[in-house]
Amino acid sequence: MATTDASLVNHPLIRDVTSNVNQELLDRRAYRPAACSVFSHDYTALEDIDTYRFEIDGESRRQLPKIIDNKVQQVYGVDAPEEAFKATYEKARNIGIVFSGGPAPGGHNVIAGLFDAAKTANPDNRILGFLLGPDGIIENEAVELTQEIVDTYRNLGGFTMIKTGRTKIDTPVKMALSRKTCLDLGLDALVIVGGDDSNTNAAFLAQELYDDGIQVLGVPKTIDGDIQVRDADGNILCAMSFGFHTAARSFAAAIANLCTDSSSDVKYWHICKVMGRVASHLALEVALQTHANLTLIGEDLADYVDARRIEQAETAASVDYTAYGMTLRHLSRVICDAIVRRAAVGKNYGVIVIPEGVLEFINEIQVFIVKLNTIIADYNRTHDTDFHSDFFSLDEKLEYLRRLARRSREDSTFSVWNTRDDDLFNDIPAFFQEGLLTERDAHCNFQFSQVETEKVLMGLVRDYLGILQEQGEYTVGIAKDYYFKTMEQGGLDPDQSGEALFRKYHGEDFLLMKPTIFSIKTCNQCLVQAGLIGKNEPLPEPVDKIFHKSLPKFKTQIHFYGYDGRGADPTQFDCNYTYNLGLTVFSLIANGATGHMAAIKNLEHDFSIWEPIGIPIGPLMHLEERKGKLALVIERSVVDCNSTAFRVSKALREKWLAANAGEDQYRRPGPIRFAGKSEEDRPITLMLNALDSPEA
Ligand code: FBP
Repeated sequence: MATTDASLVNHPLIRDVTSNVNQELLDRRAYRPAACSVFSHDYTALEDIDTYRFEIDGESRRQLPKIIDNKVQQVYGVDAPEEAFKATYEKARNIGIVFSGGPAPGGHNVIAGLFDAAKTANPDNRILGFLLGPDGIIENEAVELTQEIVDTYRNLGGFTMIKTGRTKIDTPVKMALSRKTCLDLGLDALVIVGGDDSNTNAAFLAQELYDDGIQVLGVPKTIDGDIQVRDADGNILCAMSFGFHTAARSFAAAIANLCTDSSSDVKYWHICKVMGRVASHLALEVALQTHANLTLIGEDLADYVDARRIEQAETAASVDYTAYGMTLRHLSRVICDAIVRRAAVGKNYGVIVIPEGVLEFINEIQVFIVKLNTIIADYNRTHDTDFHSDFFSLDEKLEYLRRLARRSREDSTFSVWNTRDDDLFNDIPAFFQEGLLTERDAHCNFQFSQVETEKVLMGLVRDYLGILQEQGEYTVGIAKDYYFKTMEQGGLDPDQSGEALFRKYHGEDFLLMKPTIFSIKTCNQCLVQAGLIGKNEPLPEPVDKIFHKSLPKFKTQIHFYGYDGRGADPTQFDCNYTYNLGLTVFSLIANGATGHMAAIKNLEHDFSIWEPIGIPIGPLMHLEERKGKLALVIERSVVDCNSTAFRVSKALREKWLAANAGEDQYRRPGPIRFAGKSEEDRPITLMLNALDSPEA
C-alpha cells in the first residue's frame, strides 16, 4: 500500500481506531443513571426531620446564626402541588456551580443531575460553571453550561469540564469579591462541590449571602472518604463522599494485578502507597478488595501500645511514655516481621499497602509536622513574603531552623523549635527533610502526596532485614519435599545432613537453616563438625544449592496510587450516586434551602431505598487548630478502629498474610466495569459499616 503519511491517517479504519471517540466513551456518554424514586414525581418538596440530633458548638452558633438551626431535610415527591408552590419551584434561576479541591470521579454527573433537573423545572434556568475552582468565583470567571457541554462529560471522570482549584475563600476581601460576583451574575444559588474545607466555605458563604437571598449548598466529594456524617446518636446520614468507590476500585484493580504478578514470579515485594491525606479509608477498602498480605492502617498504628516497654518500666517502678503510639522504627519492625514470617514458609514475595497519610500517625513525625506547620504559618503571618520563596533550597530552610534553635538556646525562652528538634531533624535523610518542609496547600494541609513515605519506611526495613539476616532470623524456608528431591538426586542421604543443617528437621513442612549457617564457609564447617565431610572437602553440590535457596534477596518495587485513581472514569455506583446528588441539590435550591449539603441516605443499601436528603452544615462544624489558630471546620472522619470494617480486616489479617504453607488468599476485584452486574458493586467498607448503625 504505497500511500503518503497524510493520506494514511485518512484511511477509514485508521481514522476509526485512532479517533478520540471510542466505544467506551460513547457508552459512557449515552448512559443515563437511574433516578431515586422520589424524582419520578413531577416536583419534589422538603420536610424538616427533627429526629436527628446534633451537638452544636457554641462558636458555630455565634458565627453562623442564620443557618445554625437548619434541620435535616427529607426530599419527597409531589405530583399536583398548589400554584404558589409551582411558581416558586419553576421560577427561572441562575445557578452557579464550582469544583473545589482535588478531582473525584463523578463530579461531572453532579453537574449533569443539576442541569437536567433545572432544565426540566424551567428551560430558562441557567447553570453557570465557575472556572478553576473558587478562584473562578473570586475573579468572576464563569461559563454558561449548555446541553452540548454537559452531554460531552456525562459519566466521565475528572473535573475537566470546568476544572478545579484549591483556593480558599477565607479572608474578608475574598469573601467580598465572591459576594460581588454572585450579585453581578444575578445568582439565585451557588453550589460548592468539595471536601471538608470546601463545605466549611459553603457554610460561611451561606451565612454571608443569606440577606442577599442567595442560597449556598454543598456537595460532599473527596476520594479520601473522610466526609462521612452521622448524627449525635450515630445514625448514618452520609456514609461516604463520592469518588471514594472509584478511586479505591481503581487502586484495588492495579494492586490485585501486582498480587498476581508477585505470586507468579515470586521474587518481589510490591510496596504500594495509596492516597488518603489523613484517613486510611482508601487503604482499608483496598485491603478488603484485594486481601494484600499486609495493609497498614494509620489509625490502628496510633493506638499501638508497646507492652514489652510498659512491662520493663513497671519492673523499674517508672513510666515509659514512649511506649504509647508507634514510632517509625517500630513500624519498620512490624513490616519486617511479616516479611520474615512469609520467607520462613518459602514466600519471599508479597504485597504491602501503605496509606499516604501514615506519617500523621507516627509519633515523632507527627510532632515534626505540627511544629513545622506552626513555624511556616508564623513566618507567613509576620512577613510580607512567604517562607518557601524566602528559603528556596533545603539548605536555606535548614539554616533558618538552625537559627531558631540557636535563638531558643541563647534566649532560654520557650520556642517551637529547639536544639533537640534540630538534632533529631538532622538525622533524617535529606529527601525526607525536604518532604516534611514541603509547601503546605491553601488550606494549610501538609501535602503527604509529596513525601516519599514508602521510601523512608522501606529504607529502615531494608536495614533491619540485613541485621535479621546476619542473625539468621531472615531466611527462606526450604520445602521438605524439595530438600529430599535435591539431596537424593545428588546421591546424598537427606536425613544425615538434615539434622546438621536445619533448626528443626522433624515434623516441619519448611526447613529453616540454623542461625549459625550464614555463608558457604559456615555451612561447610557445620557439615565437617557433624562428620559428614572431611575438613578440606568442598561443600557437596546439593547442599550448596539448598544453602543458596535459603538466602533471602529482598527485592522491592515501589508504586504510588493516587492521581491515577482520582482521574479514573467513575464506577456505576459513583455515576448513579453523583447524578442523584445533582438532582438533590436542585431540589434543595428549588425549595429554598441554604447552608445544607446534598446527600443520599441509605447509600450502603440497595438503590431502591436510597433517600435524597439535605444535611445542615452548620451543626457539623467544630473548633480545630488550623494555621496555629482555632478555626471552625467540619470534622474529618478517620477510620474508626471499632467499626465493623476495620474489625473484619483485623480478624482476617493473619489469613491474608498467609505466612503458612497454604495458598495466598488474594481476591480479584477486576477492573472498573460499566456493564453487567457491576451496578450492585459498592464499597465493601460501606456495606460492613452499615452493620454499626443504630438503625441497622
Ligand atoms: P481533596 O481532599 O481535595 O478531595 O483531595 C484529596 C487528595 O486527593 C489527597 O488524597 C491527596 O493527598 C491530595 O488530594 C493531593 O493533593 P494535590 O492535588 O494538591 O496534589
